[in-house]
Amino acid sequence: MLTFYTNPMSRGRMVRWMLEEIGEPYETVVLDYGPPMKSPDYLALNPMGKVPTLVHDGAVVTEVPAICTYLAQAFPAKGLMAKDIATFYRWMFFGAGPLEQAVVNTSFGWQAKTPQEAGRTGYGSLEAVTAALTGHLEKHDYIADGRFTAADVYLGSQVGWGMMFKTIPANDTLAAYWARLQPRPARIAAAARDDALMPPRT
Ligand SMILES: N[C@@H](CCC(=O)N[C@@H](CS)C(=O)NCC(=O)O)C(=O)O
Repeated sequence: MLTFYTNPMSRGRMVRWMLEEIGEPYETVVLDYGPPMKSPDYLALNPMGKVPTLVHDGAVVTEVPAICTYLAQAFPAKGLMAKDIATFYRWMFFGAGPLEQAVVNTSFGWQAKTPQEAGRTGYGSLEAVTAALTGHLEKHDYIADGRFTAADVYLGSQVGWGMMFKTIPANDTLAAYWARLQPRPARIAAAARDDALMPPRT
């Protein structure tokens, strides 16, 4: 039994893509922003009061990269965990830490003012993380194992959203990576399900 707590305007979209790749039935619980995400019942699952959260047979998993990795390992027959776990974990954590922080902080206008500050941020600069990821993808079509895995759901989502919202500087390598991922039927199905849950435009 898989229960997915989300909001269609959230990072939960990444997890829904992963769930659609897994292809097992799951129940969706949509939480509105504000009080519903901060209710005692939900805080007992996710003490941050944020979405997404996944509950699988009583196991609670929060944090998008943890959920994607968990699902890949919980359903090994789906082939979404990499054999090369060194590369898989390396880039999963890169996405959760340096990449996400650089993208969000830079979009808020926060940048290190000195090399010393850059050295303490853990990511340095948006340009540095973009160059690191681009360098990997110049040599590899996918993050690990030379094929699609859960790492591509997470890193690919960040690249796709980042290029769309111009929070990640686009380049030919990142554009080609996203072009490889975008047509996946599970990604398209996930986006359609979330789009259908969006509030009507007024
Ligand atoms: N690090 C978390 C981020 C979760 C997160 O920040 N979710 C946002 C939506 S994208 C949220 O629920 N915000 C509502 C709030 O903080 O009240 C993850 O990877 O799951």
